[in-house]
Amino acid sequence: MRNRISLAVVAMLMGTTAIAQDNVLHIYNWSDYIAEDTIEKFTEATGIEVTYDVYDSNEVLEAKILAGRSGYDIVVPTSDFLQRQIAAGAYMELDKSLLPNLVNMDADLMAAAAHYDADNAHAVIYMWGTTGIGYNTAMIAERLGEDYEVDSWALVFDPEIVAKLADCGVSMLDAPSEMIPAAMNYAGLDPSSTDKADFEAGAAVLQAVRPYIRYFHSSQYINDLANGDTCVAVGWSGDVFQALYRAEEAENGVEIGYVIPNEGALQWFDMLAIPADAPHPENAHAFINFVMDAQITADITNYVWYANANAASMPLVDPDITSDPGIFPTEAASAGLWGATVYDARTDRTVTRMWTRIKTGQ
Ligand code: SPD
Repeated sequence: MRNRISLAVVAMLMGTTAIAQDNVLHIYNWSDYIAEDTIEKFTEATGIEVTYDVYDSNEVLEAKILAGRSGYDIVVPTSDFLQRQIAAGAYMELDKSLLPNLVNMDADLMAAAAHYDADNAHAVIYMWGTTGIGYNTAMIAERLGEDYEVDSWALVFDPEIVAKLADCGVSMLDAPSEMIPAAMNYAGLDPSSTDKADFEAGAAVLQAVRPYIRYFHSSQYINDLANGDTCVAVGWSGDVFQALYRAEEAENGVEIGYVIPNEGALQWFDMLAIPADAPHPENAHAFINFVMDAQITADITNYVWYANANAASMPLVDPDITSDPGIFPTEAASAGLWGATVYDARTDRTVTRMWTRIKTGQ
């Protein structure tokens, strides 16, 4: 209930001194997920000084958020994790009177995100993307033949194929709620299922290729792909594109592709949210509103290669990005995307246990 009182009213009641003394903002965001100058521009525009920390896993963020007193004012959970954390009381309701730039947001995408957060009451979309496969074109051609078409999850889930790639390095995200459903989908099952037998079937697909997987990590693959140190990585769309452009900039001859496999892929939304116990909620609202500015969002997409949900920013986004089907999937590819399933605590524990067994090869 307290969260519903307008923050503007709270600020008025507190007087201006406390706010002026606390002209700071603590942000916890995914690594490689903001333009070079976003924070600097925010401080210039508002006078608010920012501390900025990063993570590369929803599980790490969740542990901090559910423990409480994280000290963060802004965090960026993915929508399925957001829903579970909202249910635990982890986030305050947004004061939309402080977010006039909400008018810039794409109504259809916000409606899709509202599936996880009714009325978008607690969060707005920061960026969105898919979980697909990044690959080194030359290394794949060398091992699987010039004519091999990279269009299927078989590249990482068929043991006969993955065995041929083991020497050049295959990695997977350390993200159980993404990898196990992707394997279930490959096995012909519903990736949204929470049936234990279906999880076991997905785990079996992963166990069969486990001997050929070099590592499970959710950010290391960007540099490894870019440097030619790994040849295949299950990864997040924008991160693979960052690898591609790092390689281009380095002029090291590495060519990288990203594919949303034919069998379909996860589409996810990363959400800007304010922890219920955030020390500076008004500054947090100022930041969310700032990010929803069309130019600011376009700058971020142009830098991190992730799709955004800000309709007003689209004319300002590089046409090479808006026209790339790996970043903004075609209608046909979109039809094959699935949304993340929200696991209750028990299901989450089951999946986490399975994941530990898969990673340790047991
Ligand atoms: N480097 C930024 C990565 C952002 C990935 N978001 C996670 C999506 C999880 N489904």
